Amino acid sequence: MSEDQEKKGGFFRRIFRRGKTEDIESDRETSETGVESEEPPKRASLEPVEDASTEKAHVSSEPPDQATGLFRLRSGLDKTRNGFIRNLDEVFLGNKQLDDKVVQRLEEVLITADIGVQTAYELLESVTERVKRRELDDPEMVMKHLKVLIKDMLSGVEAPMRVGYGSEPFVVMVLGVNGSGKTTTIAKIAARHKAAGRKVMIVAGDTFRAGAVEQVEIWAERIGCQVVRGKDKADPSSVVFEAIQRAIREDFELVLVDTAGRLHTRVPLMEELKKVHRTMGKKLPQAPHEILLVIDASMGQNAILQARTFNEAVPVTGVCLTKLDGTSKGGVILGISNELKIPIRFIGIGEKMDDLRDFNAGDFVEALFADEKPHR
Ligand SMILES: Nc1nc2c(ncn2[C@@H]2O[C@H](COP(=O)(O)OP(=O)(O)O)[C@@H](O)[C@H]2O)c(=O)[nH]1
Ligand SMILES: [Mg+2]
Repeated sequence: MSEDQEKKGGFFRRIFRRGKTEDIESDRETSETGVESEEPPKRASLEPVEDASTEKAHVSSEPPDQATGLFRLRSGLDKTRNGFIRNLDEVFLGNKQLDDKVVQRLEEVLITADIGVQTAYELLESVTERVKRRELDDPEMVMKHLKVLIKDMLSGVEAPMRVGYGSEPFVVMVLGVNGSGKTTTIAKIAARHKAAGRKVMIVAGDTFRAGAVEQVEIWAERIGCQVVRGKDKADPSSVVFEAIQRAIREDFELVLVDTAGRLHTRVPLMEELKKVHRTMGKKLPQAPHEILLVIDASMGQNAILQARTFNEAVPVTGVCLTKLDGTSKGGVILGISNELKIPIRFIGIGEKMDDLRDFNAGDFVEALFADEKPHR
């Protein structure tokens, strides 16, 4: 922090300091980032969502009509745009001068925007430095500058999941807390690849949660792909071991492994995930080829902590951020990108099959800042 900010950034520093500890406290309250929460899990629908597009899902996330695709993305981000972005806009309403009051209001908006305190701080510092150097001297320029910064941060993590089809099955281990959207995301990915003619297997590795295996089976039947399941309460590692063995034997091309988000045993979740992870490698040394962490965007800043916790247990190679359509906290995508630097593979903007999109930073930022205003 520069000396100048040190003086006038009292508010910011207070929040910054408080934000750090409060995050951790509040996460403890929601019990360890929501992982292994004693709260009853959010009710996940057992039934697949009625969706006529299931059969004609595309292997590419882009719907045939690009304009429609962008429109859907834009409406998927409505809540975040009407929250975070509108708040940014309002900072400058009626203010043509970038005075201290405006800068302080900008601090407040960034800090409370679910983008993570560290990221908020970086954005603010970049803006205030340029204001000082007189490179930015009106609100429109600040908005433009923020848009560029945000796009840069997100571009750094734009990396769609590339499924390598070779002589071995490509194995994706899917992680996340209960209710984050793992099973739905697996179904969406499976539908795409099945529609492209691939041989797809879903492994029902969430053997502990009532109804979880059945949910996978309903989806798989609908999509027309194979499910491998164990007996009730089976050890997930043994289910996974057998599934991979079978996938190799029967030439499956893509194996999607669902895992538990909370266990009803005394085995800590993270230990269980590590064991499942090791087991895959025993049968197929390269597996899992992808460790996809599914995060519910409406968790807000907790999502960043959650991602850290999972990443410490197993090396997460990609993130799918779900439920962007239902929250104004979509700015969390910035915190995850900027603080963890893990590729964002997919975003979920609804419950339907084609509501899973390959993450594209440019499209995302355009949709987020979409407005009729001339400076956008
Ligand atoms: N609105 C919306 N709902 C989603 C999205 N992804 C998943 N869901 C819903 O979230 C709920 C929990 O999903 P589920 O896949 O069962 O979560 P899991 O416990 O992690 O396997 C279900 O009702 C899904 O339909 C999304 O991108 N947008
Ligand atoms: Mg599930």
